[in-house]
Amino acid sequence: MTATITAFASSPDRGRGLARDMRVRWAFEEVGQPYDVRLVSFKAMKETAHMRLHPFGQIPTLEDRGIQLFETGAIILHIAERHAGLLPDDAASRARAIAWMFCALNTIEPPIVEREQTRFTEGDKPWHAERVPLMDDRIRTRLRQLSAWLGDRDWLEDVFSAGDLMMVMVLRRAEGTGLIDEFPNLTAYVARAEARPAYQRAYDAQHAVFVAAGDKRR
Ligand code: GTB
Repeated sequence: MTATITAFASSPDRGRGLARDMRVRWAFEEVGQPYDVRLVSFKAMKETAHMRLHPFGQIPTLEDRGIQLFETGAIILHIAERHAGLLPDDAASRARAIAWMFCALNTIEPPIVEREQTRFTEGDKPWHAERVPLMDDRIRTRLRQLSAWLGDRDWLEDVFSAGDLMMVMVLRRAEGTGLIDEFPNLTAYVARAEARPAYQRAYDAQHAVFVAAGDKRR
């Protein structure tokens, strides 16, 4: 039976693959598994039916043969553990790939999301302009360390994995800041991932939702 995910009916990212359903779409494409998408409105996301699937009324969710999941980390791990293509076979490499997933979500993503969120929550406050460079420095420190680790290799470990998938999606979240561009090997890393056929199929699929909605904000 085909798994079903949820995604924004009208995504604020304007079909640029920044909403988190992109991670899940990409994972399914990498492992060559079909998936169905149920689009949800902002209103429906906060109603009982969806809140039963997602305690915080968000997307994405996954329903797969009786398993209901929220949180992209858990969803990607679920997909990667059940289908070949996103986790190496040997235990040590597999553990490293999973560590990179956690790293993307716990070490790299928080300062990036915080910087983005404060624009909405305190962008009009007098202290905001002073805080931005401080937040940029926090992000920059992590990017510098990540860049040093990556060096001139293609992926975080020997082969592309769920760790790279998650890391690239997190780095893309910072693309509006210009900070990634300070590290040419990270820019190349993201571009290398975006060139993967599976990424492109996922991107096109989520972008098609935006186009089909005839979104006026384009
Ligand atoms: N930790 C959870 C996970 O990883 O699954 C976070 C899920 C989450 O933040 N979902 C967001 C959501 O449902 C959509 S992806 N928000 C609606 C709400 O909370 O009511 C975050 C997102 C939204 C928009 C953009 N954008 O416009 O660029 C990028 C990312």
